[in-house]
Amino acid sequence: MEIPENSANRQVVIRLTPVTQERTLILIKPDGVRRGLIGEVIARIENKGYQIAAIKSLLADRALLTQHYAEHEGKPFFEPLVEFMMSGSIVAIVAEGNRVIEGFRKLAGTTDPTTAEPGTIRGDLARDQGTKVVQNIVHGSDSPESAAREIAIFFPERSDLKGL
Ligand code: D4T
Repeated sequence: MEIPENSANRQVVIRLTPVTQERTLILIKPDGVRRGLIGEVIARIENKGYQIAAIKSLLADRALLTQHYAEHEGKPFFEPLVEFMMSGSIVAIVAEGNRVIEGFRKLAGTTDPTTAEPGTIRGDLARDQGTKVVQNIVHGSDSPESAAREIAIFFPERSDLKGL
């Protein structure tokens, strides 16, 4: 069937075309891995409709974490943060989708798990442990610039993931 071209049809085509894709770097931190929450976190990412473009389990070393958390160097929680992040395996994930950076941060909830909204990863699954560093299950990039920088740190071998 031939669809006559008019402005209404053109609008449908425009609406169905994805506008932009975006990528984010998600980390499941050692507390999430220790508690057996890898599947739960991945399910929340996939149930929301984002694609997993890359995933790996690793033991992060100080050099990698100092690069990743460069903006926090010198802050009182920096050393406990690095120690905590080296205390066990982490899972690094690159997720893709339109507005995935903002969307995953909403899924994660606020940094402080005590006040993170129920329904979020941190609100449902984490609480204050009385430790020097907040243990809040996941990390998610906070901007396209951070995402590009962090993906390059955790997936240097994946040149195909550069450029969004
Ligand atoms: P990440 O980076 O892990 O996704 O967490 P946020 O984006 O929510 O928070 P952040 O970068 O400001 O902090 C990084 C990491 O440090 C811990 N933290 C943070 C802490 O222990 N005490 C603090 O006062 C802050 C600000 C929690 C997350």
